[in-house]
This record gives sequence, C-alpha cells and structure tokens, in this order.
Amino acid sequence: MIVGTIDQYNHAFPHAPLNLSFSGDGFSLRTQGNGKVVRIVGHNERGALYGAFEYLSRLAQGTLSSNVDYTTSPSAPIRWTNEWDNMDGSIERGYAGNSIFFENGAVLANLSRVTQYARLLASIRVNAVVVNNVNADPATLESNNINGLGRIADAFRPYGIQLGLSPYFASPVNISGLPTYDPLDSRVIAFWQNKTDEIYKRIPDMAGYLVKASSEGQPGPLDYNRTLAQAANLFAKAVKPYGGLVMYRGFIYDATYDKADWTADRAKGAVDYFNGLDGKFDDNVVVQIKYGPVDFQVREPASPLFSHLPSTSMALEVEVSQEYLGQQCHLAYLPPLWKTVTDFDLRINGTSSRVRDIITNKRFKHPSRLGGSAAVVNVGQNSTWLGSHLAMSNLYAYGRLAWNWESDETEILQDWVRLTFGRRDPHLMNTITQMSLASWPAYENYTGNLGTMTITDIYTHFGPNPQRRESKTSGTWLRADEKSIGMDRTVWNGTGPGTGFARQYPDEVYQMYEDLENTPDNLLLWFHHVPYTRRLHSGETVVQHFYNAHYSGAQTAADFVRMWQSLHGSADLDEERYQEVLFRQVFQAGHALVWRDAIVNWLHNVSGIPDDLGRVGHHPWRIEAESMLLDGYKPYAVDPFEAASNSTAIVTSTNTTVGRASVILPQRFTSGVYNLAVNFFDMLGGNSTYEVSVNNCTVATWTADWQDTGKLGHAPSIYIDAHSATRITFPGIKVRNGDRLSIVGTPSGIEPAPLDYISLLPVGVVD
Ligand code: GCV
Repeated sequence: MIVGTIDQYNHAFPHAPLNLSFSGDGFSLRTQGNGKVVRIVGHNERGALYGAFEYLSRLAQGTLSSNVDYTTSPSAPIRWTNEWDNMDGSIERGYAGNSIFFENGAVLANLSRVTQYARLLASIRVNAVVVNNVNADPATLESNNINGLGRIADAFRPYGIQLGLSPYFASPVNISGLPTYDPLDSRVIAFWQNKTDEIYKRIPDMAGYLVKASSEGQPGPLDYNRTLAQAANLFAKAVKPYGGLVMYRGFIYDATYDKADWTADRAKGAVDYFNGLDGKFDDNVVVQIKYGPVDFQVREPASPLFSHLPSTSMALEVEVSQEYLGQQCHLAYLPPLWKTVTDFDLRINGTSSRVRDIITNKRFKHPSRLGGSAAVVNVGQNSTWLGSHLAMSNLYAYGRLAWNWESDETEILQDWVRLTFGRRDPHLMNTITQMSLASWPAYENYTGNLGTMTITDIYTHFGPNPQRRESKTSGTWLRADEKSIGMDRTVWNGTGPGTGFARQYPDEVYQMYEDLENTPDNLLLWFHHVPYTRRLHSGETVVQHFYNAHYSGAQTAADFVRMWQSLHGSADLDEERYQEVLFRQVFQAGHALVWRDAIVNWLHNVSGIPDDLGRVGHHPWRIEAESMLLDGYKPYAVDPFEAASNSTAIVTSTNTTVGRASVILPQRFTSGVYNLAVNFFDMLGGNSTYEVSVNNCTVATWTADWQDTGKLGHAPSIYIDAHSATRITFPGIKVRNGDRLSIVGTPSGIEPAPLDYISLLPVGVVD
C-alpha cells in the first residue's frame, strides 16, 4: 500500500513518474491484484488523506472486490462548515447539546471531541470550519482567547481542516476602545490588521473570516453609510498577506417591514443591498449566499442574488442543522431540497446558468477560481453529534455534494447507510432509503405548502404559529385573509403592483414567476396572492390542497414509526440506536398531528371553507380533556388557539394541586384493544408526572421531562403552545364499554401538568 502526494510519489519512483490529471484537494485511488496492491496518490496532502478515507469507505462498503482505478477532484475549493457556537457554550440554532469548542467564555480545556469532529469532517472532505457564531461575540478575538483558538486549529490541522473565525464588526470599539468602527477609518483598518497579524502568528493557516454585518441588528458598514464591499475589503486586505479568504454573507435585509405596504418584502433585501457592488470586491472575497432569499425554509426559490454577481466569487450556504425543518426531532433528508436550488437554471443572459455551476465558478470563470459552499452544522456534545442518528445523513451528504453537486442523493444516502449501519440487511437499507426520501416531502406537506415557507413561529422556528408569521413586522407574511392567501411578489399582477421581487431574476425566470399560469404549484403562494378556491395545475383547489397535504404528511410520519419498527432485530441495528430513533419517530408522528391540526384548523377558521372529505375538526376517537370530569384541574384557553384541540387545554388549579380528569367511556368506544394517545404540553421549567388508569387500574405513566432533560433537543418553550405540544402513545390498551378512564396529573415547577386530549384509537387509525 502506498499513500502519499504526487510529489512524494514521483520523488520515490523517479523512473516511473505519474502524470495524473487532478486538481485542488483531488486524489487518485488504484487497487490491483484483487485489492492486494493499493495506491493512493493525492494532488496535495489533503488529497492523500481523502484518498485514504475513500479507501476505508469502500472497504467498509464492500465495493473493492474488483480492481478500481480512478481520479477525482473537487468541484470547488471552498467546502466549509459554519458552527454558530457562542463563548458561553450555547449554540444558536443548535439542537444537540452544548458546544464542543467553548465554555464559560473560553475555549474548552479538553478538545478531544474537536479532534473527532475534524476526523469526521475530513472523511467527507470538508476543509475548513468557522467555529464561532456569525452573531459574533467580541470576546472571541480578544488576546486571551487566541491561544485557545490556536489549540482548536492544532486539533484540526492533522485532518486538513483549517479554522475560520467570525469577527464582531464593532470590535475596534469593544476591544480597543476606539470611537469608531467605520471600515474606512485608518485606526479601524490598523486595528483589524493588527488583530489579524496576532491571529496568524498563532494560527498561520487560518482559513479566513466569515462576516455577518449590517444584518439582524449586527453592526456593520451601513452604520457609516459605507458599502458591503468596503466592509468585505477591509477584512480581505488584512488576511491577504496570509492567503486568507473573506466569506461575506449575503444574508441581509431590513429589520422591520410595514405590513400595510404591499410592496414591502424581506426577500428583496439581499439583491437590493448588493446592487451596484459586483466587481467591487477584492479577489479573496467570496459572497456566501443562503439557498433561498429568505432563510432556510422548507421550500424557497433559488436566491436571485446568484444571478447578480458575475464578477464576484460566490458560495452557497445550506443548513444541516434543521432550524426550520424539525430541529432533528423530525426526520428530513435535505439533499433533495438543496438540489431544487443547485440544479435550478437561472438562465442568465438566456444561457444555461445552474446555481451549481455558478458556485463552482464554471459559469462565470472568475480568475480567483474561488467558490463552493458552506453548511451551518451546529454539532454539539451529544454523542450522535446532531442529536439524532438519522440526521447525520445530511452532514455526510453535504460533504459529498460540496465535492460534486451533481452526485446522486440516493446513492449518497445508501453509502451512508452502509457506512453507518452495515451492509448485511437489505430490508434495513430499503427502509431507511424509503423513509429518508419521503421525509422532506412529508415535512413540507404538514408544515408549509405551495411555497408559503414553513408556517412556524418566527422566533422558535419549531412548532406552527401562523399568527406570528402574520404579525406586523415579520416580513414573511402569509397574507391570508378570508378570501385569499399568498405574497404577491410579481411586478404587476393585473390588478395592482406586487412587491416586484420576481423582477430580481433574469428575464426567462422572471417571466415564469410573474405569470400565475406558469408558476409551479409548489411556489404558487411564494409569488402570488390567490383565492383559496383557485385550481392548481394538480386539479385541487388551494385550500383543499392544504387539507389533503396535511393529512397525507401526518400519515407518512405515522408510517415512519411502523417502518422503523420493522427493523427491530435487524443484524445491522443495535438495540440502543433502534430505541433512540424509535423515540424520535414516535415524537415526530405525534408532532406532525399537532402541525396538521393547527394548520388545517387555522385555515378553516380564516377561510371558512370546509374540507371536502370532512376531516377537519372531526375526531371521533378523541376525548377533550376539558370535557372530562375535572377535580383540581381547570380549563385553559390556549394561545394561539390552534395549538390545542378545540382551542382548550386543562391545567392544575395551582402549581401544587394534583389534578384529576375522568370520563366514563362513551358508547362509541366498544369493548376492545386500542392505542392510547395522550396530548399534553411538555414545558421547560417543570417535569410533571401523569398516570392514566382504567377503572382504577394503572395502564400508563410518564414524566414530562423531555425538554428539561434534553431528550429532545429542539428549541424549548416555557409556554403552553405548539412547541411544547407533545403526544405520548401506549399501544394495546384494553377497555370495555362503560369503563371509567382517569388521568391524574401532578404539576412540577412552572408546569401545571397541562393536558389537551386523549385518543383511544382503533389499531391502524391515525388521528
Ligand atoms: C445566526 C436566521 C436564524 C438566526 C441566524 C441568522 C443568520 O435568522 O434564525 O439565528 O443567526 O439566520 O443566518 O445569520
């Protein structure tokens, strides 16, 4: 076995030098003699390492039985991850425990997880990690932290990973006490040069800076009427002598919009702010652009900014952390979503201009040859890295796609399954493949149809809350009134002007989106404000599509449980992972119902249009808690109303009173075996306990501690709302007609043992 760089190889074998056509971090892998002779040659050291990982991967997957001989090179040099870790150890939009980098304002003493992470990332060919939050803390770059950052870089280095940093734009004021952070002020320029010199002294291979400025309340150049390019170039000049890069984020929009103004539109922000700046960035600046114009939503059109910077290097930003996509408590395999953008053809100047060709510099051929992608990952101390075993397919796939955005998402997934679980059980392979490929469409079905984006709360980003999306200043309105829904983003819709966002696309794309008839159904409400009764290309009306999609999506989430259960005992699945995934799938199935009911009830309420199939509001197997005989419990009107079945929950009358709710089972519950489901609210700040009994015989008990103990890492809620709404199920409960069913709730902390309803479901019924 030979492993080395091409230079090392040719030095060692001067009589038979290799002439391989590869570039960047590329490598060549050749095996001969049925795998007995192995030659791994990298274009550089990183390439040699990647080749070694590729060899191990193929060995593990059993795909080296015959001889192989191939060379591969990355489609782009930038294959970074971004971690939004704070110095106190918390992680913004992280759902897997605390930071592996920081704690209590400093770098962790023990960086063994960092070494493991570097190894993991190298195996998927990621080459740099920005370790601190883009909402940066000035303390990160203070002198007393530089050595700590250097230790992280030391842990990364053997794996070919470079460290990147997010600077706080106003640091000249915060760190040095200067009266200004104006990017053109000579004292500010000197500050950043000195700071950068100090960092490079300890970390000579620092990858560069990732800059969020004048965005979401962050200080930035606009505070001094300077341009984004002037800000980017400030940092670019400082890192240039060291070969560093500046990733300048395109995520910029006004903080407040006026809902009364139908031309106001957050989606237009990036293109407006970058207007006139193409060609004004230094050649080591790369503009890093989120896939959609808003913010990592369940579906968005490709960001039009990709078509506005032909003379500037660009990179795509995706999010592995499932911020708006179920926060790793819902399964969502994301490459099919990312590909709706990377495969999208922007038709710039009427020629093929796929986003993947723009970010890999094939389309514009920028002389700096920069470009690529960054993924916000936000791994934590949880032993699974992301809090969920299955969520890791997204990180694996990101690495594979960043190398080559044309790779097939199903093949990537199946490689991941073989590497993660094994290759003995074809049923396991088929099941995880089916679940993963069905997961994003299902999530879209129950959270954000027809281009509305995820109809979630605008802060927590987890459970449904259409009202918050409609709030005055959110800028991401649904604009749902009693007759119609959708953002009119056209220039002129026939009766009046829209926001004009569609005009930010090159002509052919603009014409498609401007025209109601030509807009694809899945982005209809992104671009147009239409009556609920409008017929889609699919033949359904808008409102009926919502109803159908929500029922279908929730059914798929329920099917995932059954599919996962069919893997119990598989030769490729240990009990621990089986149980941990099962727990999350059961949670997802329950929360998908919370989503389904919330959105269909809300829509029914605003539109007044009934579901053709009579499902909305019809729950024959449910018993509302507030309709039971209450002792120590009282009804509670939930806000938003759609977060609870029938808008009402029950809570204990004080935070120390034990509550009891009971009911004699009505006639419709004939004697038999049912699945018992209880919908309750698991709030942060208390671990209430519950006990269900049938005729005084206990059939189920549990503690609502999933938030407080971090069993589910999603953004917590201290309220009775759609984030805390949770379902627990107990299969095989025997009841006889006329039995008394009781539930006793013991409050804890701020949590008054809240209950929404119970369902006794005949086997196979999802509701
Ligand atoms: C780091 C969204 C997220 C913020 C994030 C921001 C960004 O708004 O909700 O948490 O801030 O995007 O990407 O900068």
